[in-house]
Amino acid sequence: MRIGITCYPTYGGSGVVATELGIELAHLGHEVHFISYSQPFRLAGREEGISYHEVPVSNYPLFEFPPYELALASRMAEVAEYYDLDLLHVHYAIPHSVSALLARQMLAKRGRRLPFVTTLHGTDITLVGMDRCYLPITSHAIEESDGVTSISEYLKRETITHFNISRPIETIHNFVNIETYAPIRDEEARARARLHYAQPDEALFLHLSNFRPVKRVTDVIKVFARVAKEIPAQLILAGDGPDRSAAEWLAHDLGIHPRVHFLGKQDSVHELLPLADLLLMPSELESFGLAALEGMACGVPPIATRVGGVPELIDDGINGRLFDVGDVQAMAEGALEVLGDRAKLDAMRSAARQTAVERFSAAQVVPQYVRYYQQVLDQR
Ligand code: GMT
Repeated sequence: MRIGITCYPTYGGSGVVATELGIELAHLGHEVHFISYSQPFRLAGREEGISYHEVPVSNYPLFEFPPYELALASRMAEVAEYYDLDLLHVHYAIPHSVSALLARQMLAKRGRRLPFVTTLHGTDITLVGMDRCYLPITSHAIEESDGVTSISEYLKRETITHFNISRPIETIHNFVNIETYAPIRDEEARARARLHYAQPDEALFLHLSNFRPVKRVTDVIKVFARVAKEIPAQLILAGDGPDRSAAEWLAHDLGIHPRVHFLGKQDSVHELLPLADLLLMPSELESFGLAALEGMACGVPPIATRVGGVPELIDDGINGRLFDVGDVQAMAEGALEVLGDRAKLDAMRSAARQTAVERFSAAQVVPQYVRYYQQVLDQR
């Protein structure tokens, strides 16, 4: 198949899923064309079977807001025509599904079929999409999509309830490349790499996100501060975003800043994740929680919140721990309990890896997308 993929190319789970999907599809022999305003950050740019098409947005002085959606629609139609695309797959409904709808209409006028699949990721429904100014158009574009997938059952239910959607939505969970995201089997190599951040007797925590308010990064600091009072420990924060300075301030205010490592945006998180003992994901809401899955694939159990689609991934006490949003004391106690029992920690580490391998590997999930594309192409 020849597939056009559009996503947000910057740091964020939906762009990661879209990019990893494109890479896996290309490995399976499909031709993949990314269409976006910049190259997705996890693409090196030289992958076999993958091309990238930039969307130029001109900024005429009259435009207070450059109309990216229109430039994207034009580029989608152009790329579809020049490269004979079979379908478009857009990640994150706003505004990508609306642009795809316009591109489909443009080509239909010229007698060319260009179906599109929309994948819902979370805040496109739970936050942005429920804003009255976006809701009617988002709901229309979802209804008009040739196929709609959701990354969790939770998000599917939310979409049906709040958007009054009558068309079927297929749940296809997020996935992880279990070869790239894996524990470091060579204990000596792991211990050496870990020394950059922690001494052998120190516990190492990791948080990975785009530091948006929904991630509650200051709760990460609060949990860690409680843990660090009890045991020697270090914390890595990978990523950047609006709440970084609040988190930095809090780390200083609590006097734990020497043990907190703000690394900023990281390209190779698969090298960092397996160094950690526990991952912290105290989010207000996660429709899935891709960062937790990436950690689990590396054998790192998450200390997370019981929200959204997270319980579809984490079984409390088996492959991670779940707590109420904001209950930083319970999260700290939970982390200390796991770290204090070596056998329990080891069992959780293997269960976390096993969950990723058995239920959320690329080999299991990507064929579900391919079958779904075929189903969309077959419906006339
Ligand atoms: O978290 C966001 O701000 C949006 C979005 C993104 O692009 O990172 O995240 C959503 O999609 C991810 C990938 O499917 C999911 O793992 C996240 O749980 C989901 N975020 C929320 O629901 C808050």
